[in-house]
Amino acid sequence: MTLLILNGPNLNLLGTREPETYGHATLADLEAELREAFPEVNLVFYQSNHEGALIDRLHEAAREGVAGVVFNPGAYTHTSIALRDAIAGTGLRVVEVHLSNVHAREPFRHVSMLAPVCAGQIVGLGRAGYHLAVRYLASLR
Ligand code: CA2
Repeated sequence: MTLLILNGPNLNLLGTREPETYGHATLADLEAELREAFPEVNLVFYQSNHEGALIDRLHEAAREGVAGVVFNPGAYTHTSIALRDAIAGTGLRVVEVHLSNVHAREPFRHVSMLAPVCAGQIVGLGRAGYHLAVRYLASLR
């Protein structure tokens, strides 16, 4: 089974700044720990700071027939109707994940454009959210 782990804008900065909000681990650390935790799953990682590139990657994932997507859309969560349309239009099974508890932060982070077209949403659990999302998607088939 193949799952796409998709990370949006600024998540390439993980581990370099704002550790009180996002922790000390880098995106490479997250990738390594997920690969170690789920050796039976073919995990494909992609990060982009560009909305269109994320949309293209979702389209590609749908063409490839991936079983699911763990998606941290970063700040595009709160703004992107185009990403929402990409998820709805491809029919991909997507779990939205946020490292921080967006509901404990600024009001503009309380709204997700994407959550209504996702299978579910995990927020505020740090990197454990990615693990739980992979575990959920891998349990489905
Ligand atoms: O909590 C999350 O995972 C977020 O998706 C992170 C986004 C933020 O805009 C969302 O509201 C919630 C921001 C990602 C920025 O990541 C950084 C990591 C280290 C240093 C600076 C930024």
